[in-house]
Amino acid sequence: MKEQLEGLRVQALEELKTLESPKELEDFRVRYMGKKGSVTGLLRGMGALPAEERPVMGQMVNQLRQELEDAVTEKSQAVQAALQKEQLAKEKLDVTMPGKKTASGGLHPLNVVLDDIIDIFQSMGFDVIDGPEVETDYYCFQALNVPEDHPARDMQDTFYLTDNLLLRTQTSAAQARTMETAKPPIRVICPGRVYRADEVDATHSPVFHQIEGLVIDKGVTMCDLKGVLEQFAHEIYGEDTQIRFRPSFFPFTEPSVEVDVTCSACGGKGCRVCKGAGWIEILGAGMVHPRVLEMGGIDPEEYSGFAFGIGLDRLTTTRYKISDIRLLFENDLRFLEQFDR
Ligand code: 2NM
Repeated sequence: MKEQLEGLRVQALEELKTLESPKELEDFRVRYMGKKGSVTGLLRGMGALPAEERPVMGQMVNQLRQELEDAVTEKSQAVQAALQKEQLAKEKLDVTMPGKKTASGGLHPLNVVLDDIIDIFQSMGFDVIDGPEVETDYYCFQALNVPEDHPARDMQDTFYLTDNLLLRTQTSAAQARTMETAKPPIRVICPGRVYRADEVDATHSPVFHQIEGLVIDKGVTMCDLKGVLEQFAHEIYGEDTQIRFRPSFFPFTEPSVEVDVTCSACGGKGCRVCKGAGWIEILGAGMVHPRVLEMGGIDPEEYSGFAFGIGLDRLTTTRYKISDIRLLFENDLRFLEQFDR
């Protein structure tokens, strides 16, 4: 029986060396040390031995069982360690590899330019306001001193929704509302979409964008208007840019002016961009008409103000050399992605 025991021991330890998985190890344990296992079988077989040999054999079998248990435990730890090593190798991450690029959106060119303009006026103390795009005839025309027979009021030029409601043709409609609710000093700009029943071409769109400004306080003069617009021109086009006023007419301002800047392409010498003139028109402006102040509930004897209107679309197309205004409204990604920043 001793040889049998020794044979079993050698066989078991040899077999154990070949095992590689926790499952195989468990099977091994059952086969040798389980209820019907070979080692357990040896203990059962001891009944056939003479009584005096049983304690010695029993001790030897228990020794073998302990030895095998220890060997299985040891092997099991080795197998676990090998498995973990394999797993870690699989999960290895090279943190020096370049990252995956996530696609990020960018600002529309109109918003890039608008943000610049807002920064400039905010730094001069202006607040940004907005108002409804669907306006009443009153705020869009009457409150701004636009007469009944003005061409802007024609069905041909303005999108009417009802007799009284229309799509605003200028953002100054929002400023007419501001005059009613705010007390001077007022310093606001109002950027937004405006609508006119224009034929579409490379320079005209029935929807476009304005930034209109309004300043009202005691003692505001045309010098203040010039100073603010000159500062604006310098920040947009550079310190060397000059501005000039040409007389003009708007129903809501008196006097009214159109404002030119020296052409930034040729510095004022005259080129193709400015059609030889050396000057480019950038906005309209003027001193707020006393009747407009009055209708806004502001006493024109006590207060005066200036106002201006900037066309955002043309400022954007000239800055980025965009040849057709329609590109600003079509949302073609091939166009928009060029401004991704
Ligand atoms: C322009 C030109 C001149 C203007 C007038 C007003 C208001 F509300 F005070 F009457 N806001 N904006 C104005 C004046 C707009 O756009 C070319």
